[in-house]
Order: sequence, then structure tokens, then C-alpha cells
Amino acid sequence: MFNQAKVLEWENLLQISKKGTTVHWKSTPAQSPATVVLSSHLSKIREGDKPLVVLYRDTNAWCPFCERVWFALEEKEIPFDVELIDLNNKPKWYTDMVPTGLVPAVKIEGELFYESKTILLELESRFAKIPLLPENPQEKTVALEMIEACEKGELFQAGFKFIRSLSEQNQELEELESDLELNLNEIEKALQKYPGDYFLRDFSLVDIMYIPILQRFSANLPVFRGYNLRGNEKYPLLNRWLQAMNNRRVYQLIKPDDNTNHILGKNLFKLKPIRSGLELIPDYNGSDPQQDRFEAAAKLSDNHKTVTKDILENSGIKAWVNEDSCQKVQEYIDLSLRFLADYLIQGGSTSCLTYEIINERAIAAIGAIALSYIRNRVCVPRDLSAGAAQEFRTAIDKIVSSIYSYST
Ligand SMILES: N[C@@H](CCC(=O)N[C@@H](CS)C(=O)NCC(=O)O)C(=O)O
Repeated sequence: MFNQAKVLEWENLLQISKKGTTVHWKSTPAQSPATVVLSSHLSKIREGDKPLVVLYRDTNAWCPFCERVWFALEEKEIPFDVELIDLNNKPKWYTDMVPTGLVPAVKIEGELFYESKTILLELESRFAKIPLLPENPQEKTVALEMIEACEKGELFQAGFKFIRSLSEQNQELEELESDLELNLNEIEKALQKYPGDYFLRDFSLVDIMYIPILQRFSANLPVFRGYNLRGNEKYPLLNRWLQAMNNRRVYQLIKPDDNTNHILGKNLFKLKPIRSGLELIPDYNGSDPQQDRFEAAAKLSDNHKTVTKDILENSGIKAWVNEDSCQKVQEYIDLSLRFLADYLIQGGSTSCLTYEIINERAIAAIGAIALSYIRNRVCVPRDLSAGAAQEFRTAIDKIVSSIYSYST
């Protein structure tokens, strides 16, 4: 018989896993999303004091412009509060406050700023301790020119026109592709200007301006257009830059992952993946896998009630569970989630791959459904960081395949 005592209780799971992650979040179980990633530097302010900065960003953390501001705040180690704005139902106070009604916006000591570029430059002039623009005046001029070039949006438009084109005409697609390549050539040239991996001598606001755009291209071009940016020999410096960005700890916290970009492409922009036979080069996560697993386990442990409710309501399980067995099913879901958290904490070693001890077929079946459902629900960085989501999905794949091997 399955020995439930072997799987730790939520309290213990949370206690253990929280110790292994440096990610900070707040649980908001009554809202969606049920967790909000917090500033990493809130401990720098005295208890009871409010951070000087409030960031208004989109609820789902999909907005590339919000990503810029979040990235800069973390790199500059500025403590900030977060207010989430539901873009499908913007609160009146927000549209009254921000003339464009767009995110991101920030308040710095009560003063409002909007438009990502304006916000980045304002943060730079007010928080000088960790600079993200060069001191050297000539290099600073180049930096500001590069920021303006990005703001002009030619690269952005060329890439998204190509990705989102509904045309099936080869000639039209080829034209869109070469237009994008002209813009990518400019990026490759700009990356030649200074030694090192970044646009300037050091990491700067220029990198922050460009990364949300180029990362989304690198995720979506292969899937929706059969065009690889990653590993593309035409763009060695761009590839080196992407790698360098991925090695930044802060970027790992705030970046979206390929899965999230693909789902957004399909669901929000109604794009159709094409079968190009192209090799998909996975994104690189320069984060620490152990910390990633602890983050995933900790968030799951903190949030398990909402996750269980979501599985019950939306995975389809309810369709074939009657009132009498609902309680049991809930218990089995809970057990499977605890098993997952435990598995993540243990490091996914084969010795703990013991789902086969679950010799009750019902638990195994419900576990497989529940875990497969949440595997595809995770949205990055809204729910988990990119590395944590990767560990989370890998763990689920291993557990579900062990259930399968055991049952066949
Ligand atoms: N130029 C703006 C663009 C901001 C923007 O387009 N934000 C989008 C989300 S990605 C938005 O707020 N959309 C809501 C709307 O259009 O009502 C910036 O750089 O901040």
C-alpha cells in the first residue's frame, strides 16, 4: 500500500524549500495570479518604510516594456513596490492617472513617469549608485543614440511584422524576412563597436532596451516562421550577447521563457506554428538548477491550495468525478503535488523517483492528469522564473513517465 507518511506535509516542504531560494514573492490567493514576484531589495529599507518607487506593470508579466523597467530596477538594486494592472480591465484610477493608459508606469517619490524609455532615463538620473550608462561622455552619447534607435522601433516592427504575418505568399514572406535581416545586421554592427559581449563596454540600458525584443524573436521566429536566430552564423555577436544576457542573475529572474512566448503567440496573436523541420535550439538558462528547483517547490508549497482548486475546476477532472468521490480526488491531487514538491527538493535523483510506490491506480491516474495540467499552466516570469519553470516541467515529465512505465 502507498505510504503517505513518506511524503512530507506542506508546512515542512515550504520551510525546507524557502531556505534554498533567493526569490521573493507575495501570495495573493484571492487574486489572479496567486503570487506576485517582489523586488529583491526590499530588505534594504527600514521596516515600516515605503520604497521610493512603485512599478505599475501588467498582471501577466507579458509586457516587454514593463520587463525593461523591472530589469533596470533589479540591476540597480532599487527597492520597489509592485502594482499589477489588468490590461483587459484597467482600473479607472490607472487610466485617470496615466494619460496613455499604457503600462509600464512608475511613481518615484510620488512623481509619475510613463513610457519605458523615459522611466529608464529617469531612474538613471535619480539612482546613480549602480550606473547603467557610461561615465565617458562620448560613450554616453553613443549609448543615448542606440537607445533612441531602439525606441524608433524599426527592429521591433520588422520582427513582429514577419512573425505575425498571415501571408502565405512566399515572396511576401521573403521580403519581410530580408527586412528583418537588414535590421539584425544593424544590431550585429552595433555589437562590434566596443570590445566585450554587450553593446557598450559594460552592461547598460542599451542592453535592457533591446533584450525583450530580441529574446521574443529568438523564441518565436523558429516556431512560427522556421527561422533560427539562435545559432545563426550570420549573427555571431548577437548570439554571444544573448548568452551574456542569460548569464545575468537578474535577467533569469525577470525574463519570459520559450514556452510562454509560444503560448502567447498562439493564444494572444493567433499565430500558427509551422512545420519547417528546423532544429529548435533551446534557450539557455544560466541559473543555478538547485536554486531553481527550490524556488519551484517553495512557490508550489505556498500556493498549493490555489493550484489544487485550479486543477479541480479547470483540468477536466471534474467532468468524471462525482460528488461522493470529490473529496478523495482532492486528496489525491494534494498528494501528487506534495510528491512533486518533495521530488524537486530532493533534486530529482532517481532514488526518489518512487511514484511506483503508489500502487493505487486511481492516485496514479489523477496524479498524471493533475501534473500534466499544471505543467502547461506555468507562465514565466509570472508564476516561476525561467529556470524554475524548466526544472518544474522536467520533474513533472519524469514523474508522469514513471507513472506510465509502472502502469504498463
Ligand atoms: N511605448 C510604450 C509602449 C507600452 C505598451 O505598449 N504597453 C502595452 C502592453 S505591452 C499596453 O499597456 N497595452 C494596453 C493597451 O494598449 O491598452 C513604452 O515603451 O512604455
